[in-house]
Amino acid sequence: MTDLTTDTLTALEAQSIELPSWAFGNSGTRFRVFPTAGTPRDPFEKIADAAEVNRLTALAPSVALHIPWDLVDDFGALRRHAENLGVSLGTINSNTFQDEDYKFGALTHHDERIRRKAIDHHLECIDVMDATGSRDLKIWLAEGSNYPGQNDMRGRQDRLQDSLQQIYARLGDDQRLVLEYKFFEPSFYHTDVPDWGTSYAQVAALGEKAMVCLDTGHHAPGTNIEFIVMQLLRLGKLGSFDFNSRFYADDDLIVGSADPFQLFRILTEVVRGGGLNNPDVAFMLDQCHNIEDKVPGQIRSVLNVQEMTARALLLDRDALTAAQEANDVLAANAVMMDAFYTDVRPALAEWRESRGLPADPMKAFAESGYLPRIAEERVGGTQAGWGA
Ligand code: PSV
Ligand code: MN
Repeated sequence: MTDLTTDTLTALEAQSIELPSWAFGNSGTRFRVFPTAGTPRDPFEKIADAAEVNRLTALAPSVALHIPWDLVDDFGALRRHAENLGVSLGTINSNTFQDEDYKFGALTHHDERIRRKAIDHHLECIDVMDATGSRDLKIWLAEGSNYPGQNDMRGRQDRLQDSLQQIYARLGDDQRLVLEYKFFEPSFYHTDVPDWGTSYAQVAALGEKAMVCLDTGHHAPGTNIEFIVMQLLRLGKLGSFDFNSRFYADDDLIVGSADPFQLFRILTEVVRGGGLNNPDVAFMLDQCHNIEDKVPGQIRSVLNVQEMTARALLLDRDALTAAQEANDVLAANAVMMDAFYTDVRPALAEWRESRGLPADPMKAFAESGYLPRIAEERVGGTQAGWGA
């Protein structure tokens, strides 16, 4: 069995991955949302489900909220509820993509009333952050156009900077803004923040407390995402990850499911660039489980991140550097592949047990009776869903 060094285990023990509250609600496609018995009806139940993931893995000690989906009357009570369950409230995600007013834009809109409304929404999100103790405000904008000529792209970019400056000015000393990019959808011709370069340009103009958020599902097929990870780490501007997996577009699948090797390559650059267990670089999941059960779906994802991190930490850096400097193409590639192909699962299972965790958290969850229990208890009310 592969041994994991003490340094590797120390690094893995410190790893934390934030879960998205919306992963526990119903989700689907424009064709169908399949409801599941036991789906949370409110943010309190979403937090309970997230805490179950953490209880079995010790990997997911915080939960991201989406506003207004997770609006509650008393965020202090939600915070205490989370803390009682051993987790904290994390990133606050704004939402300017589901209000009729935002059909043609929000932070970029030429109509000053609508732009003001969108800015004010973000200021309210920062009020929520003050109550929850959250550090990060995550902004993803569904803004753009469908047809050439539809909009003045330059004017929108200028208004975006002005809007972000107003939001940035309201951040507390310990708070940050992370700007997520996405190359298309819902807009099909141009998107106002389509790529890391645009996000970087926008946040660099704001200041130190503004960083880029990299969602692994938001790139064109074939994009070398690990290069972007390397570059943003090099520039000190990688603020957070939204981890998920994609085959075609923004598929929001279980992390590492479509391309485990890509996840390995990304985590290799994270380790190389000092991004692992670096408080400046938040690890989050951004997933929507359409057909699988949500709690085990999240467990699978955090375990996949942990497993690929372990493999990335196994990489023999000295051997790799020696091969690179000798221009030994095949040897360098072999060093990478050796680490990637190493099966760390038995060692991780043994290590989990030594820490009082289940060797196999998926099995432990299946045997815990949690799903039948919430299915029985959560009767009545309205199940939460993406967009509700
Ligand atoms: C947009 O596709 C996105 O990745 C953003 O992070 C949103 O907040 C999230 O999905 C909602 O599911
Ligand atoms: Mn995302």
